[in-house]
Amino acid sequence: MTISAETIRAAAIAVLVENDTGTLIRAAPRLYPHQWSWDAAFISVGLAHRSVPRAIVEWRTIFGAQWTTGMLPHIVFAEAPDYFPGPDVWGTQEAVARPAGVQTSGICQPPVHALCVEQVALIARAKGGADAAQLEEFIADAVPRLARWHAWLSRARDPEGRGLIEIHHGWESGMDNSPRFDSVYADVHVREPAVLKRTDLVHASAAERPTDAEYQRYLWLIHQLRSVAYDDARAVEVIDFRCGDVFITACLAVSSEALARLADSIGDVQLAASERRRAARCREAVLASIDPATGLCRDYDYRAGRWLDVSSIAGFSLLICDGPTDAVLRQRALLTGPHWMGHPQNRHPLPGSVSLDDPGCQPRAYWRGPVWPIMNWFFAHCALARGDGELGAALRRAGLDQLSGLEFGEYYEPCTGEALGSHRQSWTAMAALDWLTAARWTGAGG
Ligand code: 9WN
Repeated sequence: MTISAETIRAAAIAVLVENDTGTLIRAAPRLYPHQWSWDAAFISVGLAHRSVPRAIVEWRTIFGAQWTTGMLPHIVFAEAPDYFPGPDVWGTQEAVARPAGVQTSGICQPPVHALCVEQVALIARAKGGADAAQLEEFIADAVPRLARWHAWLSRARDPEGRGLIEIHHGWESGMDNSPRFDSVYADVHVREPAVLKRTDLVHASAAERPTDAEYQRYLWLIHQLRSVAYDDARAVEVIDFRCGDVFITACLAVSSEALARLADSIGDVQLAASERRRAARCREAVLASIDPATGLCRDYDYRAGRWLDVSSIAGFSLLICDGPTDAVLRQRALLTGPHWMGHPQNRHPLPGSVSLDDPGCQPRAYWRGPVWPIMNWFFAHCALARGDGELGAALRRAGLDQLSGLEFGEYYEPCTGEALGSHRQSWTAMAALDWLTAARWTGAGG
């Protein structure tokens, strides 16, 4: 690293400060002027390093938008008209389960929330004093909310107990246009094309964003969900997209373990036990998804009734949630090997969203090839949690090198290291800030 850690750290803090509206952190200054659910969860970890009370405010905004069903919506809208699709397109005021006094989208995102609340708790408890006291009050409120969120995911998105958590929109995966979903989207037939107001293309290059054809399908799925007023039971009857998402299932496994530990910390042994059972079910489903031929995890198309044999970063979901040693080591060898982190053309030894060796890889196109810093952070965090300090440190080291240009890109071109998509992206800044601050990485206090 030619630039000092302190310079990166200060620049990362500046991004979070700049994107702060007071009650929520914009995911990015212009491209994403609202609060995104899994962004905000990750970002809260960075906020806690600076101010535990501010991290708690972020969580109050997340939880203040929780639907009565338990769902945490993927966007909480701020007062910012410049985003498409905005509240008028979502029309969630027609939903019985909507939250009061706040506008939200009508779908969810990966459940990394409990995992992040636990990190905030660890930071606050280490700080002690007023921070720790405020934290304990917050945890007592957060634990039942997280429990309702997890219960909703199992109830509404795995009603038949098949194991994989089902999504109804590619946006729910957090990896919107990943080739993971190409065949699922091929069965989404747009009956009434929408008028597209692509505000995203004002702030990012079209070559780095989804196409209009993809957006038409995104909008059509919103239309279908809106036609049943976002009712969970009716949604499965009308929606053209029903995919068992292995990455989300792995996220739920690690988050359920985290929630179990949080529940233990406040003496709720019953909840702790049921979250551990949820974690075990999710982990089993992730394991069962593995293609014996490739060793990678797979999504499942519930409408078509078939496994999706697409290689992407989500294939490494077992490295998120852990599992039997042989299967974990096989994925680890693949991830660090020449098709992924060890690819000879890589600017930094980091995994792309799709392998550079995949014929369909598009190194500038969003989730179809670029390297996502938040994925590096997440995989590094989970590696460390699994006891794989070597992989965690390798991802951290290369991840920090990647961010030393200080653009804090949303994603990066794998071969050139160019920052793509939005710059000054909040969760990218969080990754740098946590890597340079948290005791588990630095071995220091705080
Ligand atoms: C749609 C905010 C979000 C991330 C997603 C990422 C992208 C939105 C968009 O930005 O999605 O939700 O408009 O492209 O794919 O993971 O949460 O950073």
